[in-house]
Amino acid sequence: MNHAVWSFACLYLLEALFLDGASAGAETFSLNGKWKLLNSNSSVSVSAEVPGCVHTALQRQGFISDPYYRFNDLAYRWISLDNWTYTTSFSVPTHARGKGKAVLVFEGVDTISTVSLNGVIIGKTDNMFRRYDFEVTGLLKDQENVLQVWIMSAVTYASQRSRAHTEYRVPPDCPPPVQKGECHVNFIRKAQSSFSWDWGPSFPTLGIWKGVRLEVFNTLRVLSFTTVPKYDSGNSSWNVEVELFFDVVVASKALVLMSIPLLHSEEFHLSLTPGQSRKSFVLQINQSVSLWWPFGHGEQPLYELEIQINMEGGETFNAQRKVAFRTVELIQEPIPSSPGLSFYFRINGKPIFLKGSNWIPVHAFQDQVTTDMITVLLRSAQKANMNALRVWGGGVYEQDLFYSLCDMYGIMSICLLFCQIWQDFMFACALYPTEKDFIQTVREEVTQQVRRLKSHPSVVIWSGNNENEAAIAADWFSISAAERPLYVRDYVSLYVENIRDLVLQEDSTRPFLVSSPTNGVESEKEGWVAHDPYDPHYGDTHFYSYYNDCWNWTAFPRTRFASEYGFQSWPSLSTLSKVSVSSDWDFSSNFSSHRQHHEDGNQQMLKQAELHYILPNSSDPVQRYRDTIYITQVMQAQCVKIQTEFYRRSRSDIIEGKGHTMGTLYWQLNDIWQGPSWSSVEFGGKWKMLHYWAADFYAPVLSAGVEDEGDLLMYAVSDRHSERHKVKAKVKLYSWSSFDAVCSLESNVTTVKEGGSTLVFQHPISALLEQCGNCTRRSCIVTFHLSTPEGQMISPLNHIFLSSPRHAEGLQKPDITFTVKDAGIVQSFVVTLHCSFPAVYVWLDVDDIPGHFNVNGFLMLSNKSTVTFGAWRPTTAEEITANLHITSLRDVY
Ligand code: BMA
Repeated sequence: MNHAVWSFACLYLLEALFLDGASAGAETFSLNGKWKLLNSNSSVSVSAEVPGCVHTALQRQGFISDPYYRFNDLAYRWISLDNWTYTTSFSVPTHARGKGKAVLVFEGVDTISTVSLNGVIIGKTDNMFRRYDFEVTGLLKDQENVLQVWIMSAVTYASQRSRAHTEYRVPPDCPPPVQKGECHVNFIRKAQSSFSWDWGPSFPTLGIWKGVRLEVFNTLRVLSFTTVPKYDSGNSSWNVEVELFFDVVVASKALVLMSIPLLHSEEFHLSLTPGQSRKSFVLQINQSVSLWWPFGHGEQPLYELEIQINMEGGETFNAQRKVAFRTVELIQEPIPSSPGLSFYFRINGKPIFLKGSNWIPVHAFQDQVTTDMITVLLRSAQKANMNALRVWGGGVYEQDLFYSLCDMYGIMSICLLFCQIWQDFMFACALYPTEKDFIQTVREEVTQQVRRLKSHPSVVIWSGNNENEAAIAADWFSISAAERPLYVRDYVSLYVENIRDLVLQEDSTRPFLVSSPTNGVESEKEGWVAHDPYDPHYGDTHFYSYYNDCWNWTAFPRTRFASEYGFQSWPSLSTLSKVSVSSDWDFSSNFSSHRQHHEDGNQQMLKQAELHYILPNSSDPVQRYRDTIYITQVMQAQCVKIQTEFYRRSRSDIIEGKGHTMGTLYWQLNDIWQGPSWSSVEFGGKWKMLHYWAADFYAPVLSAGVEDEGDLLMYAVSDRHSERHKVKAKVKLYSWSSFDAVCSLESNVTTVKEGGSTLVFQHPISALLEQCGNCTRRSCIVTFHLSTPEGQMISPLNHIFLSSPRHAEGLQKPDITFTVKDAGIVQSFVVTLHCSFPAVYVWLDVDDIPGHFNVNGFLMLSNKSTVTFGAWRPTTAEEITANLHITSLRDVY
């Protein structure tokens, strides 16, 4: 999908922010481009792009078709079970061969490889998250240097390593059969989801997934540099810690000039001895600086830090980096009248409620991830009023672009991306070995990743793993009591004594959490594996419950921080049709069960939907399939809305000792392929109903309604720090059979807490219905919003059902008709809808035309509504008209 139209302006600005991968001081020869690729018995020989992977190469060369198509994940399993050799040849000019040192730099190899140059083995790789530098001084020829990378099947390697681990097992052995995946992924440092996950296929990729280059130099090369602003509370001033990493051949001296224009400039003397060396400098800023704030809380000023290194011998190196000033603390302290400890982020001294979701790998073939795909997802997150994303530990550390976009200063409205990143280390849902070489490669991975990412202000926390504390505590893998200490010891060794220690050495400016979910400092007290890491009185929680009625908000844990929760849905037919044929378009087809990687997932969706909706029953099978997709999206949006609103209104409450919820990251933002999952954005960028709804339930000022013991309550939830709002709630009741409100009520004016949740309306439902005359729970719906005392609307319009829509009385087929007009603004279209009766969950779907509506999945309580569609590529009103499908709840049965 081409989103170039609107991402172009943003990218143009970003270009200037990036240093290319090459090390300053070295002459560089890129070895990216076309290589030769051969399987183990030479029966497959194709050309392959580097960076890239075997699957992509085979597909591009027409050797295989789309691996995502239908059942191809199974058909192409052989690719990952074979071993593959990448070969290239290159020449090096004589002057370059004469230089003091030559290094081959591999930014990323996936995963187990042996690398040789001109027949000499120069190194091995065992970790896709590391960069490898192999020295090749003296090995280069003038003509025809042959570079070969032999890559072993990750599946074979993982199984060999697991077999070699004879003393005790390191579970899980294999994923559940429903995932159709490979075994022992915990034995290899590779994206853990690449062996399959409950939302994704098994494609244990092999390849050279990042760039390769030759670097030659005489004196030294600058490997990398980091910049970390630190607040000195004693002096109430900022320091910027700058670190430079060198690879030195000849002892040398230099003068280093560092400057942040308008803030500070300083010179430092540098003396370097041969070998790898790390030099630290501190820039003391004696002026006031503008602080960086997360989205919705202020500006994101980025300062430019410039470095010039003037070598004694006359050479000079320059580099720039964006610097932002902000502090982040994770506050875990006692709360009055609540056992346990708080758990919230304080940015620049202010408590910030984190609103967002979880980020998984954008593609099974990472080489196919484009700038556009990342931009579309981040932009979509921000459009949904998210200010935080968790880069989940079963995938990959994202590419630089991702973090730069998250930091970024909103120079143009099109580039306003500035979220907070919760960065997991890449370990998930498993126990891990702790052999020396495993620990060693993890240590290198962690050091490299922290150095790569710590200069980004958007990263606000490091977290050791996903659910591995819980896996031991809740005994997911049936470990005997006698053996448990062994596993706890391994856990502490890996995440505490190695990862945590390294992170704290490398970066003292951010909190480190050992796991998610965890009880934080309470887990630490209990020896790092708490008795119950899901305890809502401490830390963060993950909570899933598929069969219980999600409308029953009292069943949700009133947690301090909800870092995972969610419900599955199916993506749209236009997304699925790219990988399926019409005979697959049935909920009970082989395709539907093949694509579902979560045990009973399809059943769970329908059962949950059936609690409140009549399931689709069209006699046309394709229509029924479309409608079933629709109903799963309705269910998902409604469930996540109810749960999120519960968490947001729990921000100020302490009830039965629980509450002060300060974060909601629903599971999950994006998809890795076209299949059912918890995502709110489909593979390809199309928004599900949930994503449209997130913009409302994550609005900075929210009116959240709830029924509690027969009363209708309305809360005003405000994320704002500064203003105290005076608000009133405006409430209306509508009957399903008429466009005129049955009655309207208004609350008294209430002062709403800044950064808090305030009850603004409370009324017994029976009295309300009586007062309104013509309403019953089944025949009416309640709408509400917040307004200023003068009547200006300040929260999105919200609504609450008084009974399940499946029992709605008077709800009729609305007969929605529409017209589409060009809005006269670039790629913007106005859709005017007419209906004969009120309609609920009104859903507009334009198939493959990329873009999104300003609202969708809405309640239509007037006979005419207008909606706008912003397209991401040139289109016309005619094309939209021809592709637009409109569905409302009453249309599906
Ligand atoms: C949590 C996540 C993922 C998973 C999701 C849905 O366990 O950390 O592992 O995909 O739930 O099951």
